Amino acid sequence: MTKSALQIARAAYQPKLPKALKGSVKAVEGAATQSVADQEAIKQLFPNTYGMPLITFEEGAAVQLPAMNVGVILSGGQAPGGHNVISGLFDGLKALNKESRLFGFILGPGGLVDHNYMELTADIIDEYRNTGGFDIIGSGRTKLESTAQFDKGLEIIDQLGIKALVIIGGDDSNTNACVLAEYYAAKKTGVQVIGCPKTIDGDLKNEMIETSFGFDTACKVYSEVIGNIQRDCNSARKYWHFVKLMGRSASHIALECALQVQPNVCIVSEEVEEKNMSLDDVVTYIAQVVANRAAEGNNFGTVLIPEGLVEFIPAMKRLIAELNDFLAHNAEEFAQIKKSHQRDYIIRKLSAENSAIYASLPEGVARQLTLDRDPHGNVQVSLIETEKLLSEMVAAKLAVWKEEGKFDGKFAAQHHFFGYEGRCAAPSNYDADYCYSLGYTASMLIANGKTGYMSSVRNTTAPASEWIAGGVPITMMMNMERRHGEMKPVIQKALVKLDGAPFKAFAAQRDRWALTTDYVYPGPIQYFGPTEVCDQPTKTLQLEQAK
Ligand code: FBP
Repeated sequence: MTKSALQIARAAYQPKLPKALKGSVKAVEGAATQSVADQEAIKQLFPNTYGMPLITFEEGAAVQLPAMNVGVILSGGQAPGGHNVISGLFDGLKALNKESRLFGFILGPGGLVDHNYMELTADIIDEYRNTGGFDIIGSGRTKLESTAQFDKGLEIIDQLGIKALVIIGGDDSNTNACVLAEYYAAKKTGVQVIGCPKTIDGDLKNEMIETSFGFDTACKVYSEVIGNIQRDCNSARKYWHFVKLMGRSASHIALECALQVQPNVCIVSEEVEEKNMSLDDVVTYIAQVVANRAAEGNNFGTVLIPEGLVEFIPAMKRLIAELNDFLAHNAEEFAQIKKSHQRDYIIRKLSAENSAIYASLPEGVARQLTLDRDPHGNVQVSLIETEKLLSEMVAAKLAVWKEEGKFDGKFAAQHHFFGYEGRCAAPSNYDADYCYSLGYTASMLIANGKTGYMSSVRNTTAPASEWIAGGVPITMMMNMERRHGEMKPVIQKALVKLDGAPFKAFAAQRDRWALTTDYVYPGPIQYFGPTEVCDQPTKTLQLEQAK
């Protein structure tokens, strides 16, 4: 494999570990835990894995453990640092016993069910240290949720003599990891299941999980590119750039990028929902910023848009819900309708309120709302061109305002969607260290016989040596939510808190950023150099952790 100069230098980087993990480790048990809500219901569903104590690792006396075989799975969307979780896990297992072995299940949870695996040897691991991507074993979105799948998995687990499975995934994958842990515990199989918090979206976090890995690197990559666009924009002074950013539910990515680059506008979906804003309210807000800047002679600017926005606009949410339902029940009839007649057909079939909203949408977006469904029948928000939807609607509003004498300027838009380009970037030092520590911690949880735990590394705004490693019972993060018409135990998704420090810092400055051109140009991620350039955590984390 040919490697770039940076890749070669980066391969030699030794990720930093918390002090407690550097030598022999002992597990200290904290207080028993409760789920964040619905305690009785969760306790009943997880009789074997509910209420377990928090675990913290401290330096301890050396012990020699028997060799163990462990399986690892990458689940869901890619996030920078996944390879370091695996290398940390590998190194932790080998530190406990050189004869331990690690098996990777190929292309996500489906690999466990289909018995598709490979052994991850030292040579393979060394090829992937500190690299982005999940290509070491691949990832997939198969959900592990049926007992048939669990039993099928058990066959290969038994065959390979696997003691524990590590599932690296987001909130849904970790929920399923917990269900699997409970099932294997109830069946007395002795197989342990440990989760690791992954997702660039940043929405798997809570009191014990400070951040999900990949968020740091992905936001830095997007902020670099948005910064470059802002310089271009401030040089040519003729375009408004509409930038959609990944984050299918929460707006953490958009908010973090806004804090890093100081754009003219950043929409935060959670605020739109809280204020019960309509699509027209959002469009009016952006158009007003455009008009105010135009009045000062500035016909350029930047607008950041979280990809999940449309599902947070209450009226759009209702429209999408009716569309999901209608298309699920009338899929065949809809497929027979000629493409050119589909829009009118939908307009005729929907309720009056939803029909009016649907009719007001630009042609392209209306089509995306009806055609692109995921395997669960839901709209795939990353395919909806919200950036175009908003800019077209802003243009239409400005045209009306021009007639009325309320806008005196020019409006030309450029569109961007940043998502995939950040998911496999080489992990920042923060993610490289954090992920390696998460993997290493997972190996210690396994060695201590734990199951149903998520690997946790905290205090990460301090130098890595002071980070606190341990385990959190996954049931502690759960509540009951309605999913596909049924109440289910799930890990609570962390949305942007409007009373949280990151949003407040943004809200306090956004009016100034809207009018003035106060752009920040963060530049590319630096892997070597002074610590203030290379090791800064996200603004979100710094603001959240500020005492
Ligand atoms: P995860 O929650 O699985 O980490 O994935 C997040 C994400 O990157 C979203 O931001 C985006 O909407 C989605 O994945 C895209 O999914 P896909 O890779 O299947 O196109």
